[in-house]
Amino acid sequence: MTDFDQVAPALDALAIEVPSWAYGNSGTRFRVWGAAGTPRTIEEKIADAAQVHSHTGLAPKVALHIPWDAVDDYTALSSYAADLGVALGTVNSNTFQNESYKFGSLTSADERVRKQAVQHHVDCLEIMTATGSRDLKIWLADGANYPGQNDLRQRQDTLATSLREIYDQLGDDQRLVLEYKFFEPAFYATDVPDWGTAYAHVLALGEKAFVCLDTGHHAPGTNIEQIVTSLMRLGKLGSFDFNSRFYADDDLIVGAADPFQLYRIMVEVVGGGGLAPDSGVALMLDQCHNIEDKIPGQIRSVLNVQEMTAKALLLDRDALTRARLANDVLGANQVFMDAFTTDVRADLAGWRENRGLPGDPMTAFTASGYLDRIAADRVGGTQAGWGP
Ligand code: PSV
Ligand code: MN
Repeated sequence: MTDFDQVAPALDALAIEVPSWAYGNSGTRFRVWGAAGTPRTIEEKIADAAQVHSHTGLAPKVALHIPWDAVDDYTALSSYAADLGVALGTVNSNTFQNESYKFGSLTSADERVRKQAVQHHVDCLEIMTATGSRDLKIWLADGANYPGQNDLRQRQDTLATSLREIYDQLGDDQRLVLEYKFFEPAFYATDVPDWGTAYAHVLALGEKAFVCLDTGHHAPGTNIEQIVTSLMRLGKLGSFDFNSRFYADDDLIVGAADPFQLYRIMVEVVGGGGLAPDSGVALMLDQCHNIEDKIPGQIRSVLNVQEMTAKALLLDRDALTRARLANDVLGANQVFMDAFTTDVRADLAGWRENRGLPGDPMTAFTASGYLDRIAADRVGGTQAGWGP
């Protein structure tokens, strides 16, 4: 048995949730680019997401964003997804595109606005009950641009009150996952800027509240894997939003900017038991494909996560422990790097073929002609986009 054969069963547990918004058009504040075949409806987004799963076996769930993906009948939407071989996953709320939230939502000092934002989350919980989704993910754009603009203490107090009102409405099997981000759109003070703030809030809420770690939401140079391991140690890492970045919250393909960082993160996830089915750590993508084709962009993304996970599983942890205990600095580093530099691509192709999947999903998807078909079929209507 090769080393890879030994880790292959653990790889079977890998499941990566894809975001509905990755299939819509996106861009920057300068331009949102259109593309032939872009979905007009959530049903078309789900159909595209199902392609990612059928080519890789890695992406069984699709996250929704409300109200972007709002429909009249969520039970019917779940059945539609199931017929295509996927399930509906995390529900993402949106309190950043309504005029009333210009100066804040869950942190607003204006009670009418705050109540509106709380009610939006309660509505999301109802949707989750219909879709069978476990997680309500909250990312807030709330914050200030100028010193003195907001009462920083009031914002934390108000946020705690709002989160409590939402938390108290969670069903038995539902969870609240709070995401942090250090800046943007607020440029001076973001109300949930870091994992410490998110952790303090979810700790106060209770056992159904967790932190979401978006890999693009840290200052340059931050040791993200150390945050991962701290949150796992505290039992409060609820989910990842995977993507990669060179400068800010770039939302590029995970593993594209810094594959070594993704490997280091997966080493901590594997070591902390995060791949176990009952770990409670959801691996999600939060990406936008501004200029590349979206479905292949998503396929590339889940393959990158799988590749770095395989390397993390191959890490010889016994040898690493021995080197560490001997204070063998370079020896430990070599063991760590040996797994990272192991080429697992042929083994992963074999893993896929053994499971009835294409050995090379990128080539198989291109050959399927799906992109040409949707370009021909999806004419008229309004293409979905990351926006209102
Ligand atoms: C905005 O920064 C953002 O990318 C957050 O990371 C959310 O998770 C995502 O949008 C969807 O609301
Ligand atoms: Mn995110």
